[in-house]
Amino acid sequence: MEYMDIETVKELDDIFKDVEELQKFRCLMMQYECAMLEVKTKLDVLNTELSVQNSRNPIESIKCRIKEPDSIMNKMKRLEVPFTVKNIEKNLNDIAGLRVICSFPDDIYTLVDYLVKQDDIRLIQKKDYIKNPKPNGYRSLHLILEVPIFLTKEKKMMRVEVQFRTIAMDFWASLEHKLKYKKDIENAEVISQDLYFCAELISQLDGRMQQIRRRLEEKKEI
Ligand code: 0O2
Repeated sequence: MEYMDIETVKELDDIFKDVEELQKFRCLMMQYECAMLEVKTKLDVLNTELSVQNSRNPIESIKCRIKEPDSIMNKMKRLEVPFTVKNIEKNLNDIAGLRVICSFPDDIYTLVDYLVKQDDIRLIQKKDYIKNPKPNGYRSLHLILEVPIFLTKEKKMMRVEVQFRTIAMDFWASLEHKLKYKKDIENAEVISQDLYFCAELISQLDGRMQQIRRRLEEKKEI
């Protein structure tokens, strides 16, 4: 995770004319960053322990991001909520986001179970787009969590979005994301159908790879 660059800071001066509000915004983003680090550490710890137990890593990689100010602004506009720091915190759950890329679908459910059981975590929302894929074929498991951060003067509960996917689901979502945000694509309908077909293939592939891994584990060959 990178700190805000100079360009972003300049942009912020344009967005917030009120200096006090700008300071509050910076402070809130710092708090989201701390919350993101808390969840990242929890996942790293689970990954380390499970890798010793099972002789393989359930997590391939973790990507972290803090939502950019212009994306925050656009989302607030869509929600038709005035752009204030208080409203940002009240209305948005995905300022701090982690994407956890796993090798196999069953790793996702194992990690989610262990994570939400932790006694300092509050599960706010769970959307299982793996069991119930979106109509376009999108698959991932999304959690909104609340985690405490311990600052110099207070303990504060912060919301974090965590998306879990397999490597194959992530490959699909990256390409589909490009289609969504690219305008004037020829044959967009045909491409969407093709992508849906690929999502089904990917789901079958994930299932079969998992079966092979389980068979190998039974024989203790890995
Ligand atoms: P970004 O830049 O990734 O953050 P909400 O988050 O409440 O506005 P929704 O649809 O209720 O919207 O939330 P949901 O279903 O949990 O999805 C939120 C995020 O999941 C999206 O964030 C995407 O990252 C991802 N996502 C959801 N559906 C799709 C999809 O069909 N294709 C792809 N590629 N990604 C998807 P943002 O805010 O769109 O963007």
